[in-house]
Amino acid sequence: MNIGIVCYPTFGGSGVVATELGKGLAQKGHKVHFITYKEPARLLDTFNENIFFHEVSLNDYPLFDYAPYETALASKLVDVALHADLDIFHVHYAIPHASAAYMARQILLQRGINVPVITTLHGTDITLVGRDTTYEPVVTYSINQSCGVTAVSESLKADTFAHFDIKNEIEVIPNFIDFSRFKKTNKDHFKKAIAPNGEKIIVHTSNFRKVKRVEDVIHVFCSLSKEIPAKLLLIGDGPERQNAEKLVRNICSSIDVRFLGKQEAVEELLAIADVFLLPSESESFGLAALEAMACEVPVVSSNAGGIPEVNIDGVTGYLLDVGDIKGMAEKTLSLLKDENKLAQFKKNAYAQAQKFDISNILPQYEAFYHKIKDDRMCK
Ligand code: GMT
Repeated sequence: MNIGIVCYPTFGGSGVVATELGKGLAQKGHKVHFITYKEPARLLDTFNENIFFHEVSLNDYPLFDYAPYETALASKLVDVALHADLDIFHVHYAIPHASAAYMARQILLQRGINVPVITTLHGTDITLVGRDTTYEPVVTYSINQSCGVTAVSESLKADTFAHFDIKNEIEVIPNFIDFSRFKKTNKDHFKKAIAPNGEKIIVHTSNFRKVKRVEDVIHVFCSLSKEIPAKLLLIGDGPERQNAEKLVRNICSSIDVRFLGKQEAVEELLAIADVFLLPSESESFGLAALEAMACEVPVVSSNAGGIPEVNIDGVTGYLLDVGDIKGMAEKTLSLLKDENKLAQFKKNAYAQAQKFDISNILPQYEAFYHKIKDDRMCK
């Protein structure tokens, strides 16, 4: 098939899922066209004859305080559909991709060309941003106008029906992991450099937005590091980073906490981790937790949204209420202090991650594409 993928070109979240999906589809012989404003981060190290990148560029004009990205994207979608003979548009993250694709589809239909739109919902497009009245009517309309809709967890599907007036069916296709990249590798030299005295290593990865509760990560770590020698690696960057740095200086030993910023080879850092922390306020899936688990790292997390569909309480890690810093610190310590239990949880985390192997999930997307292509409603 010729597939047009629209996504944010980000280091994490929906951008990563969309890019890895496109890479997997290209390996299976599909022609994949990424259409976005910057080359997706996970595409930078990849060459595949079946992958194409189309940049959406915005012309500056003095009238525009805000350049109309959605219009430029819709126009680019029309252009790519015509020149690459696209069979389908698959847009990731509803805002503004679903409405831009709807517009492109209408333009193409007028020219007698039918390119169905599939929208994959990822999380904050529904749980946070999309619910706001600023966007809600357009989000509802464009989800209902999509030929097919998927959500990355049962929890997100339920949230979508709870908060929007959706007439469409929603198919759950969970996020996935590529084990050829995310696996535990020997990085002992690196571990020695970070934790020279055999300290335990705690890792957190996120975009440092409020919803991730990075301050809870720091509180949990500072509390447990009073009892056991440990180091904290904070990976990623975003609006809360400065506050997080201040908090570390106030309540912890700065030597034990490292802010590493955005990292391309996250798997190399996960390879030396003992526990991964994810205390998010809201999380539709928790891809970062799955990446950790694939590298045999147990996860201590909140029980928000779709996380319980990934992290199994008492098996692959622990789930606690949002904000339960004390509980998270206790459970993390209980793992770090018991080598046998830690080893068992590491194995369990890996086994659970295997359920989300890309080779199991990719065919679900392919089947969905064919179903939507053949759907009479969208013909
Ligand atoms: O977490 C974010 O703020 C980024 C966001 C995105 O769309 O890029 O992530 C969402 O999508 C990920 C991939 O499907 C999910 O693993 C995350 O749980 C989800 N984030 C939230 O729901 C907060």
